[in-house]
Amino acid sequence: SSGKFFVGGNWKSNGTKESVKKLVQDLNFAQIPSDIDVIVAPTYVHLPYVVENIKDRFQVSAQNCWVGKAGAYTGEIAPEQLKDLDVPWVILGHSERRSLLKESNEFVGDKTANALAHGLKVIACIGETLEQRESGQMYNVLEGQLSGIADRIADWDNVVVAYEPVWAIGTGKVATPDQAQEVHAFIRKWLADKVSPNVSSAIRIIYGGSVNDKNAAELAGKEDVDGFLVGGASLQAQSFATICNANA
Ligand code: G2H
Repeated sequence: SSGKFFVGGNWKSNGTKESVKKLVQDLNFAQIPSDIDVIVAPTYVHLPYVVENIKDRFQVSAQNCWVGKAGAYTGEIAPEQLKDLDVPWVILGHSERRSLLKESNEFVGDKTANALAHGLKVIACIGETLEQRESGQMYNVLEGQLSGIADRIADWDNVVVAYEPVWAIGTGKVATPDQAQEVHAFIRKWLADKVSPNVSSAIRIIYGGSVNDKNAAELAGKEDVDGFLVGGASLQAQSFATICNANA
């Protein structure tokens, strides 16, 4: 595996003032190993509270950002506004946005380039649907998603790639460790061939899709699994902490 183990908690569109306060309090008491990167991604409206109240041990991420500068883009949040709030990370290309909001590979690539240009670090998500997997389109789909990014950025130092098979997201149907390893190895090889051997060996490729406190350790044991992006199980501090300890 590559780099520091990386665990992200994607809170998605969950939370109230009360529940976020409780989760932050619980996380502040949780036992998290010191040698890994841990990121939490609350909704935009909860970002300022979390930045101000969570321990420095955690880094904070947005779940999306605008493709350009701040300005006349009603409803959007631009990278410089995240930087201004001391939010260092952003998740881009999550499958929920690709499918529900029709974000294309090109648009996700443009947003990645824009976020990096403004000094944000990016968790770039890719993944195939069940139909694409079963019809033999999986590698084509993943290549298209990777190319959308690779065609638009030169420097991958501040990028983490999250492989999230759509059929495993929020379904309780986690990829087997072998399935995850197979795709992670494919991504690493693609990066070696199309970007550079250095990027391929340094980049962290994390897995997302129904990761929980029970299945994390076995997945973490796979050679090319460098961490996780966790949805449902990140809303509970104890489960999230257990996942953070999965690489022990
Ligand atoms: C995949 C994942 C987090 P969950 O979307 O990004 O969510 O763990 O709930 O499947």
